[in-house]
Amino acid sequence: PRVSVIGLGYIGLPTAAIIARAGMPVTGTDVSQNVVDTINRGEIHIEEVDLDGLVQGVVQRGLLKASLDIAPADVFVIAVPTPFLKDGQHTPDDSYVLEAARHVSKVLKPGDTVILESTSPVGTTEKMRDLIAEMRTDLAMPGLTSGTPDISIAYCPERVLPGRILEELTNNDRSIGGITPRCARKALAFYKRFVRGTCVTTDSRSAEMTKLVENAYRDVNIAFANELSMVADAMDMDVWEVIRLANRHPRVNILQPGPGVGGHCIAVDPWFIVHGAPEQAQMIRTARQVNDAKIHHVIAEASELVEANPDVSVACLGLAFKANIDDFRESPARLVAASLARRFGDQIHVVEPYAAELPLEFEGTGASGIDIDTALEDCGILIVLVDHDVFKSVPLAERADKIVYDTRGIWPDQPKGR
Ligand code: SAJ
Repeated sequence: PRVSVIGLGYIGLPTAAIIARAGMPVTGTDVSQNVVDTINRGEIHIEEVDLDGLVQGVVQRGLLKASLDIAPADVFVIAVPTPFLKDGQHTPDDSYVLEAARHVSKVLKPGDTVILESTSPVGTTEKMRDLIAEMRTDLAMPGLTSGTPDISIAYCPERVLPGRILEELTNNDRSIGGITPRCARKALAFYKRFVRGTCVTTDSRSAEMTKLVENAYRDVNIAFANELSMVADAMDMDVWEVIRLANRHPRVNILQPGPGVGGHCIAVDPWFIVHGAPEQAQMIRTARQVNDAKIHHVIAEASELVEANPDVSVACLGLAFKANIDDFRESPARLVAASLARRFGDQIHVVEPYAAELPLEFEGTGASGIDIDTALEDCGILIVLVDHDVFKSVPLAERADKIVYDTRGIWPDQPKGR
């Protein structure tokens, strides 16, 4: 089949490349001319392990090309963002998905399959179907007609971890939710061509909810660890020691506290559940609040430390939203460092080996970017915000005399009270 992938971001581009690698001709569509041009040159606009070589290869072989317009195809895969509305209520914004569906509907022909991959509130796939039905009264839609529909529509979320996207796109199991069982089987046949993991079929609402539940599960578990860390601070205890010991129990596996939860999935998706059932989703909402509160807890503790040592240079270690990646979107580390920079100016230095320069919000604060060697030589206070391997590997001898605030617990051998 010919495939059209709509949205060439962190999920869409690797997905398009993997489908092309499996031998299917793919047209990728994006609203950005720059993204389209970059990909057509065989280059990429995002960082992801091994993605550059893969995209270069499939573009050179003529299997992947990018375009501003949606071309006719047999299978359409929608992978556009689903952010919040700017209403302060965490209301999901499905307008990108619906806009993509509107464009797809214009080129649909009988026999086509439309698959939504974007993380979406429950019911979005049916909403998309209704919109396509309105746009194309000449086509029979699944679930709205008694006979065989002309179009198959399914929801199939990705569940890949940034930094391991290509591997996980191929090997992870997938849930495939059809508007009808026939739609699910149609989508299943497509995914089987390039997915090695097990593909399980279900209905579209269950597949939508499954994606949200997976990330809410992780958020709730991280919130437990973050709450423990704040409890431990209040009780003057070492949370890392307690978690290490508790995890020796065969049925206990507590996650790691940090400066809060970042990224564009785990800190977002649980709100889609809360929005769907605000009365019932008590713990899911509270977990979000606990993880957000942890950011402010870290800012308060770090500020107190810096204020008590006005003549000591400070190094904030890390800006990324998690270890060993160059993704700074929705990063608690970045919020903490920027807040310290605004308050303490040139007393603050930032070490981020994955960034060429500091983000815009640091401009005019007086804070500066330095490398890890300079930080270890010149700074008396180290605030660990990201557990990058380069930070983990700093030996005790190089930091034993420093004042350390380690929000990730990467240096268990650091002398206490420093
Ligand atoms: N974090 C902690 N402590 C931990 C684990 C994570 O503080 O013990 C923090 C990280 O530092 C980071 C945030 O949580 O700020 C999220 O990181 P992550 O590695 O848990 O997840 P993401 O956002 O990179 O990817 C998640 C994954 N979901 C799950 O593991 C359930 C991934 O499989 C999803 O595909 C992805 O969200 C997505 O796109 O939804």
